[in-house]
Parts: sequence; C-alpha cells; structure tokens
Amino acid sequence: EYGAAPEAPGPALDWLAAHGRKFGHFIDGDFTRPGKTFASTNPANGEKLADISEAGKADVDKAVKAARAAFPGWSQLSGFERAKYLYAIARQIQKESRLFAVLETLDNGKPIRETRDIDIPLVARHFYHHAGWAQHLSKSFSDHVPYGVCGQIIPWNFPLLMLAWKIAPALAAGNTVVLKPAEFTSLTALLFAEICARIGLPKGVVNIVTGAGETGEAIVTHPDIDKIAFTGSTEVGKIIRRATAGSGKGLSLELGGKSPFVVFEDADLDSAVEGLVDAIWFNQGQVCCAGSRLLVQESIEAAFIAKIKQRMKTLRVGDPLDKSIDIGALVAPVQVERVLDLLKAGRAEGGEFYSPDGDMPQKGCYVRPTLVTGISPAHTLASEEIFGPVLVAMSFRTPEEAVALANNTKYGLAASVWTENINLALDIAPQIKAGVVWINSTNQFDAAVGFGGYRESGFGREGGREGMAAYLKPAWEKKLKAAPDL
Ligand code: TXE
Repeated sequence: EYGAAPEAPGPALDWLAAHGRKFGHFIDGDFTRPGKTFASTNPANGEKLADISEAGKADVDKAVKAARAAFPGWSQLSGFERAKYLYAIARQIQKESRLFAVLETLDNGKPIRETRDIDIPLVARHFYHHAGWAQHLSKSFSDHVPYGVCGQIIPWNFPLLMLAWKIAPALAAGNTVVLKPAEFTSLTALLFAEICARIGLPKGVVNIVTGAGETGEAIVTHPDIDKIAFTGSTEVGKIIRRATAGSGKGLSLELGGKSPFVVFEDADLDSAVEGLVDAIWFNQGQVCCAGSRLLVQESIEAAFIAKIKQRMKTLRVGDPLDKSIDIGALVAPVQVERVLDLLKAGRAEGGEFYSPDGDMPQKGCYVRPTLVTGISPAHTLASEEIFGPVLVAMSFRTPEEAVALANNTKYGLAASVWTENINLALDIAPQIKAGVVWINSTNQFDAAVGFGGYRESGFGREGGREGMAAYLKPAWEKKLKAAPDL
C-alpha cells in the first residue's frame, strides 16, 4: 500500500474526546470516577493520549467483589446462553474493527497494517471460537467446573489480542474475570469494556482495572481470586509464581522466549527470508515467540546473510499509521532504552552489527532493524531476550548441531524449521524443546491450537482444548467442598 494516504486517527481521537480523555476502571458494568491517574502516550510522537486511573488495593477489591457476585449467575447459565454473549462481543469487535485498530496503533506504536489485518481479526476469531466451546462444554468437559474468579494480567505487545486470549476462554468456561492491561496500553481494553456494557453482558462478569505492577500485585495476592493467568516477562512470572505458591490458586504463565529460526542448506531461501522478516520484525520484534535467533547451515551462511541484508534495506521504518510502513514505534521510551542498553552490552562483547541506513523519523520510539553476526551462543545477545527489532545469527554444520544450538536456551516457547526435505523436518521438529515448532512457516496463531512454553517460557496453554482446560477444574473439588466434615 505504498503511496496510500495514512490512516486517519480521527475516529480514535473522537472516542478519546467523548471520554474527556480520562478513564476510570470498569467495575460491575460501569466506569468508576477516575482516581489517581497516569498518562498514556503515543510512542510514535510522544503525545499524550489520555489519563488512565491507577487501581489501588481497594479498587481491586471492589472489582473482585463484583466478579464474585456475578459468578453464580454466569456459571449457571447454559453454555448456549454464554455463547450468545461471546458471539455478540465478536460481532461488535468486527463492527468497530477500524476504531480498535487505530486506537491500538496510536497507543502501542505498531503498524496499522498489523492491527488492521492481524490483531483485531484474530481477536474476533478468538471470541467466535470460544463461543463454540461454551456450547460444547457440557459434553467435552462434563466432569469439570469453572474456577470462579480469575485474575488476568497481560502485557503491552498485543494488548487486545492478549485480552481476548485471556477473557474468551475464561468466560466460555463460566468464570468471571478481573483483568489488568499493561500500563502502556490500556485503551483498547477500556473500549472493550464499553462493548461488554453495550451488548448487555451481565454486570461484574468482566471487570477491567488499570495500573502498573502494584495493581498487578494486588490482583495476584487477593485472597478471593481462584486463578491467576499472566503473560509478561519471565522476571515478573517468577515473582507471581512465588507469590501464589501454597495459596491454592490456579496459575498459568506465558513468559519470554529466544526462539530459534533454523535454516537448512536445502531450504527455499527466498521464502525463508520472508519468513524471517515476519519472525523478527513483526511488531518491532516485541513478540514473545519472535524468531530472534537465526541458526543457518554453514554452507549457505554467506549467501543467506547477504539476502537478509538486501531485504532489510527495503524495510520502511516510520509512522505506524502509514499503511506502507513495515516497522513502527516500540511501545515506550523505556523499552527503547532496554533494547539499546542490551545492544550496547552486546557491542562490548564483539560481533558485527548491521543496520540499513534508510529514513528514520526524527522523534518517537524508533529503533532500526539490526542484524548481529560473528557471535557465539555465550554472547549476551544470543542468550537474552531483546524484545526489539534485533536478529542474531549463528551457524551450524550438522542437523545434530542445529538441534543442540536450538535447545541451548533457558526458554522454550517456539521454533521454526526451514528445509525442503520433509524427512529432515519431521526428524528435527520433535527434538526441539518448544511449545510449538513451525515448519517452513512462522507466527501461525490459531484459536484452535494451544500456545505456550516450556522451562522459563512458562507453563499452561492458551487456545484449543488445553486452553479451555486451563479455565476448568475437576468437579470433585467442588463436591469435596460441599461434603460435610467427617
Ligand atoms: O514486562 P512486565 P515489562 C519481556 C520483554 C520486555 C521485558 C520487560 O523482554 O523487554 O519483559 O517488559 C504487570 N505483579 N516481556 O516490564 O513488567 C505489568 O503491569 C503483577 C515479554 O513491560 O512483565 C504488565 O501488565 N503484575 C512478554 C505485565 O505485568 C506485574 C511481554 C507485563 O509487564 C508486576 C512483555 C508484579 N509484580 C514483556 N510487575 C511476553 N512474553 O510476551 C509488572 N506487572
């Protein structure tokens, strides 16, 4: 869409203006009066978008009480009735997809092509899919019951999509929720709250509280929450696991990654280059399953690296509302700092750094696409999650070496294997310790397939049957509780 007019921010700005650019929490079906607030800014230009309220313990408690009160009614509805609400949400998201896409791009900095064509359509699909599950629950999980009140904490890289991954299965299973979006990206969650009210979702079934880590902590430690679901950094995931240990709360964690992208000498190199662009430069590399570690067979290393550099020169960095842009802004100045600090530390350890010198905006949270070669697995950039548009490349000689390198990480979220030899692909894939291994493709997300990691990438799956199971517990627990003390 080179040359097309940029997407107009108007609809999103009008929506913000209609709320006086100031938001409270969404509790028990209504927005609260804004309390203590913090600013949400557009990372593409630094302009303030709105004031967002910071929920303290009392706000979280109010939200949990509303969710608790709504639980009996919601969980006792038939699956068919719950499905009707989920379908209604999905339809509203489709109806408002342009508004959602522009708002998400303004708040997060990701290209409009991604929010418009990927994020928001996937959100709608997620609700449609889980509406189906709600109806089949009594057959597929007849001996299971919902947890109760779920506390859900999500990151900023796919704000509305992560909300959908959390809320859709929780509601389908009959739970009620208190969800906290990340502090950088609360806006689409608040628009979503408005949609819940508009479709007449029973009050208290979905509660959205905004704020930063302290608000998250108040959710995690609240005694009347039955299950916590978290997506975010491994560091905070560990804190949450410790904080919930022994509490009896259910827990699922989807954390960081350093996913390998393995290219064998017989791969279709042009397709592999396109796959790589998607793997590492989609969403500025701020993707938990980003193919951030290229492992390429030595015999084709030079040719393949040359192809990548050539392709990097064509990547456009700039205004995310511009439909021809490939790489938008990172989410916030602090994330730019994190990425640049890691690059600095990496430079001190050696290696060759390549970035094309195309046009760059003068201000805003932009980082050039970067390729790092000439490093070993012990290098900081080869082992740490960068969460920015930075690809590191290493080579291997044999398939055994490829597997060893791929698994040489504390993470285990995703992997991608490229070869025209199907025997080799099918031999390699199961040897890689990752929640998902894509063959000759990358970033395939489907509501019907479980997504999640091993090791420091967390545990539990989202999507598919496993994702539904994560919001249900065996019915005997309920019966035990109901049984008289002996
Ligand atoms: O994540 P945090 P940050 C990685 C990525 C990135 C780094 C830091 O490497 O550079 O993490 O990002 C909430 N109790 N990922 O600091 O803090 C927080 O408010 C409860 C990978 O933004 O983990 C937000 O809602 N909650 C990741 C959410 O946790 C707490 C996506 C995630 O923020 C909390 C994001 C606490 N003590 C970052 N502290 C992925 N795997 O996709 C913070 N939060």
